[in-house]
Amino acid sequence: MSRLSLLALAAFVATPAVAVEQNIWSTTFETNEYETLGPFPWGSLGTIYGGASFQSATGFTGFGNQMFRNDSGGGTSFSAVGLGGHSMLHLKFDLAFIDSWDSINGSVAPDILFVDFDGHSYQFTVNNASGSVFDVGPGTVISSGSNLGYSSWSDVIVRYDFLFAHTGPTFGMTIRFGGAGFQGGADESWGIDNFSLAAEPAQGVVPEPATWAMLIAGFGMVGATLRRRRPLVA
Ligand SMILES: [Ca+2]
Ligand SMILES: [Ca+2]
Repeated sequence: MSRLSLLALAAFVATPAVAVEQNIWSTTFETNEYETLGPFPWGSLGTIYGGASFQSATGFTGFGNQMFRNDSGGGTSFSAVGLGGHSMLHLKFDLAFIDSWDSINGSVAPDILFVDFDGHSYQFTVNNASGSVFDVGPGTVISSGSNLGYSSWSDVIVRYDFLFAHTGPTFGMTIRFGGAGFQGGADESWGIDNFSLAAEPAQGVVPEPATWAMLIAGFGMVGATLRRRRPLVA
């Protein structure tokens, strides 16, 4: 084997196996809450609306036509049962804090959005109307000042992206508005859009056929390059 081939082989061997993330469940709520399912194996998926419903989201381009909006104090839940073997979960979603949120120290306050999923528990608050505390945890603000159109207050939209160790067969997340200052309705509400849950298959899983094809093609190309070069150096 030539030195070049050895170097190429070493590069392949030294490259850590990249876990290929597979979609479990994703939705933009444009048609329903189960738009794209699999290929990662699952047994059953569930949603509890808890007062949420499909409502217009045209006031913010990134949400398309519809989102899931909840203006009640009910908990909205997403669950997946019977997941195949995996080592990590990748959970992504956008949250809209809609209308006159009063932070934890405004009036009427506190307004708190409770977000809980396997082993993680968060309390978020924003101050669209009053108060001084703005805390969206690890989220990234992707819009402030836009108006989804439920009252004249502008809204804040925050993107969340959680990649975390997870091996059990069950996933569950609940989002619920709470706090003594919660006024609901057209006063304060929240929405979710661009939800996706993906898994990294457990280690030791045989790579996808496409991955093998790519590796084999890679070796083939190294060989072909050497064959073409040989006459030039002869
Ligand atoms: Ca949408
Ligand atoms: Ca309030």
